[in-house]
Amino acid sequence: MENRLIVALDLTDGSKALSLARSLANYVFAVKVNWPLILGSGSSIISEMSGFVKVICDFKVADIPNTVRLIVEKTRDLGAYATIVHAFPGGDSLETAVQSAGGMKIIGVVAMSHPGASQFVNPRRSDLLDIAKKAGVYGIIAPGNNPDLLGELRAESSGLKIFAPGVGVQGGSPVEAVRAGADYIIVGRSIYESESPVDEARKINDQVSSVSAPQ
Ligand code: NUP
Repeated sequence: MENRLIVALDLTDGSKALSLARSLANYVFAVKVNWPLILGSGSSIISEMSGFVKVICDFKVADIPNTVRLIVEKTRDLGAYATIVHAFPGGDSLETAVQSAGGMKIIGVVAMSHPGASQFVNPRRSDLLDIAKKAGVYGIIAPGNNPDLLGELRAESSGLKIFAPGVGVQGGSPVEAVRAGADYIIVGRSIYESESPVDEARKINDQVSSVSAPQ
């Protein structure tokens, strides 16, 4: 079974993030970078890391199609494995992301893990999933700390890969998230703030290695 762990490197210091990525590379499926790291260290860190580990750009792109295209082309050219794009701006924006991605994958946000997601995003998850499916995304973001909602999205997602943040500090359990249908779990603080990130990553890999996802 392929590794299911994605580590979110939400640091602002590029050299710390790079050395963490190097030490974790053999224990993860990919690393995920977000605005704190890019604003702190510059976008060249995407190509630097892509030299030794898959990099997912969590830019949650949400804009008109032309701007989406410009951003997606940049992350693609920097060597990213995948870029995360919001579904809520609509089908034209998300379709443009998929069409501009070349060999890079697009992951659509259809539900989120924080409490405020219950106000707007999560109640509209079915519509957002429809938009994501029609656009032809590779995968979706679904909350790893809400196994019921994750399971529902898994059942309706027609085989899209499910990427689940919210595991660890936000309360989700790696095992429960995979059991509910996560193909990949995204873990940030509980790994990069731990005393031994490698041990923590190993522990999570061990926990999920024998868990089977629903058919
Ligand atoms: O719904 C989402 N929840 C979430 O936490 C969508 C995300 N992309 N994330 C990201 O996952 C968040 O921005 C952070 O980079 C990571 C979770 O980090 P942590 O809570 O494990 O530290």
